[in-house]
Amino acid sequence: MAEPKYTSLEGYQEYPVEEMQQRATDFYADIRRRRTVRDFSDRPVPREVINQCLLAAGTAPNGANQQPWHFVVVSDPEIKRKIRAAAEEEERAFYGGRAPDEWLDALSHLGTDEHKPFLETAPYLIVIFGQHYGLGPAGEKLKHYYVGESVGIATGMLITAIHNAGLVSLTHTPSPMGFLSQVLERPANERPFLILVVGYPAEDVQVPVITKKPLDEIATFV
Ligand code: IYR
Repeated sequence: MAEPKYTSLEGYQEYPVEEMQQRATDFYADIRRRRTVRDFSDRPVPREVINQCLLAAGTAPNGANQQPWHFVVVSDPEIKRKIRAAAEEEERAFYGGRAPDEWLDALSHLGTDEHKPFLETAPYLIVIFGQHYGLGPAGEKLKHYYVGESVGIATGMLITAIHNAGLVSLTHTPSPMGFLSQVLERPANERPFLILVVGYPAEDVQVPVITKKPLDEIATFV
């Protein structure tokens, strides 16, 4: 058992109510511009921008502060090629019969298919792994708590940081995606969570026409 240690809440900043309202409104106006894109430019993106976005993601709240995530940033063309080949193989099976019609119907308005050229075009694939257990000093397994929630929150913060930097992303979940552990030679305690494709949008990019649910549909105040 560890004794808790405390420090003062140095970083907290309160705003006057009007400014709070303005900040909340401004943040929504900015984040609502975020769109998932599926066509990327091959323009390079500075590594340092990715580093800062990953540091932001790494501040996410998580179970017992175990920080059960690992981000593999892929820019090597040969590794991207392997990931694309393996993902497209899975996706061909998915679209070619493995996915139930109900699933394909739910997706149909997005126009996705088994072709995943963005896995080679985009400058970065950030492959996000969840660490389902840690390893103690003697190599013993240490249970991790709320891994899915923790990694999901960190991923959301990463997506937000990338948008804030003026880049776009795509959450890509080839199904199944166990091949990522092999291609990236990850240890047995890690399982792939998703691939975040990151870069600039292709010049002529088109995105599906979609709407977001209004507040009264997504929230209940009691
Ligand atoms: N993994 C597939 C299918 C897919 C599934 C969902 I749910 C999406 O929102 C989008 C696609 C693919 O990437 O094409």
